[in-house]
Amino acid sequence: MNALIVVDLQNDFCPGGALAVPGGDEIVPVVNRLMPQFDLVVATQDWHPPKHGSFAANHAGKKPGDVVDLSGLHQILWPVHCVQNTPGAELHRLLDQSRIEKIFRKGTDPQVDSYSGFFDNGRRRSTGLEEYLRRRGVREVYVCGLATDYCVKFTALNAADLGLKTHLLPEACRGVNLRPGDAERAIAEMQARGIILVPIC
Ligand code: VGL
Ligand code: ZN
Repeated sequence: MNALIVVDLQNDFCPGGALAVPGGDEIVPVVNRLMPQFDLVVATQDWHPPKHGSFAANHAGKKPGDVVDLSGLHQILWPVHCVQNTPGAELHRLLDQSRIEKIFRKGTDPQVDSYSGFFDNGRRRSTGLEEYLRRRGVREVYVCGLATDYCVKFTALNAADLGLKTHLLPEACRGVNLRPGDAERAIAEMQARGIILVPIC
């Protein structure tokens, strides 16, 4: 049993959104074409409360890109994004949601960020994705979505750590590239950790 994991394909990560990933919306038709090829499709959704500690606006004198300590973890500060129940947090309207069996929300605890779809950054709480995949008999996952250098990377690395046979679909991902080359480095890191790159024909 395999599963496609669609990471954070949300308005705020697409052009015009609060934390726009260049070309983020370009992957929507690609993902729509991919979905029917898998036994199961799940999605993750960045879902922050307004007071989230990853927002620069919640730290006096800080701006996006600055780094703070958040509950003992190194935290990059971001613009306010993917606030619960706002249009920015919705999945892209052209994404074919009829194919998505379950959505896993993350980043709900104001004191810790969650790049991975499996656990928060401190690995304290699970989103339920691992348990769900195991219950469905999934042993192989294919990861796509936004952003290559953050949530896609951490979701794929956790999947591999959990013993799932993990693939990355690079053409169905886009990176933030806070520093030029971040997405390319993230892909190299995933590959070095045993994640299989699968080109889309
Ligand atoms: C993400 C930064 C902050 C992502 C989420 O989905 O890659 N990046 N929150
Ligand atoms: Zn976030």
